[in-house]
Amino acid sequence: MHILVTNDDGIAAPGLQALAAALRELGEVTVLAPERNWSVSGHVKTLHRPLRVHATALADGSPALTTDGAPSDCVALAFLGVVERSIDMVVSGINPHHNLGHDVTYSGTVTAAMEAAIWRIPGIAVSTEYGAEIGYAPAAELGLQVARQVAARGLPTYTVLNINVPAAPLEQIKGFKITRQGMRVYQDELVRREDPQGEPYYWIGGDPPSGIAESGTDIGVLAENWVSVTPLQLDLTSYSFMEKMRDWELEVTGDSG
Ligand SMILES: [Mn+2]
Repeated sequence: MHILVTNDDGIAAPGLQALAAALRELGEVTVLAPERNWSVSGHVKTLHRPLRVHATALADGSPALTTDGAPSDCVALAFLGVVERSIDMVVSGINPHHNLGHDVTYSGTVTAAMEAAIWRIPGIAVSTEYGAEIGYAPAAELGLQVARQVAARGLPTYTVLNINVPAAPLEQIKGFKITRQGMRVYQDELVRREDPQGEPYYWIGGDPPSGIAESGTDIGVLAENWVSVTPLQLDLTSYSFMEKMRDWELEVTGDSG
């Protein structure tokens, strides 16, 4: 088993090192992660500039590769040949904030796993809500357990697992729940300021997102100290609405001359 480990917080992030160390129990690990923080960057493919890759080391001394590309670029670069050995699984994280509900479309952590799915290789995203007291050990251990299952059973094509681990010590975590995506409630507010020339500029500010703790959802089970494992698929088609849309009056008509 050869596992590619990446993240969206950058090569120096302690969550990356914790995840790589845990996954060495399961197989050989190659780390290829971005040089800087790409959190909330979505699914990126960098085509308009060259990408550099440098050999480096994590804080624990283990070898790693780093690039000026995005998290999803890391995965693509690895599959395109920057990593010569074939890769059996991609695991992304550990993100220091949960990726829940609609977050998955913004998340660099999750979209790195989605890039693996595009390459038809199992992809897993691991997130927690970091606090200094608990650290990354529970998320690393529980992420490893899911990765073991994926190694043994595989995943359907074009499917990724989005794992969110409660911010709690292992002994307080009740177990795993397979979930669906919940509803995030974003609390973004526009912050308008002026630059020294008097020209306005804007920040997207406001409080961190909350969410609706509905049962069976990622947000709902985390609120009760379960680990949430959501299987996501790249096919975003709304099959139910597709059926209803068949009634729409759409016709190629008119005199286009
Ligand atoms: Mn992040």
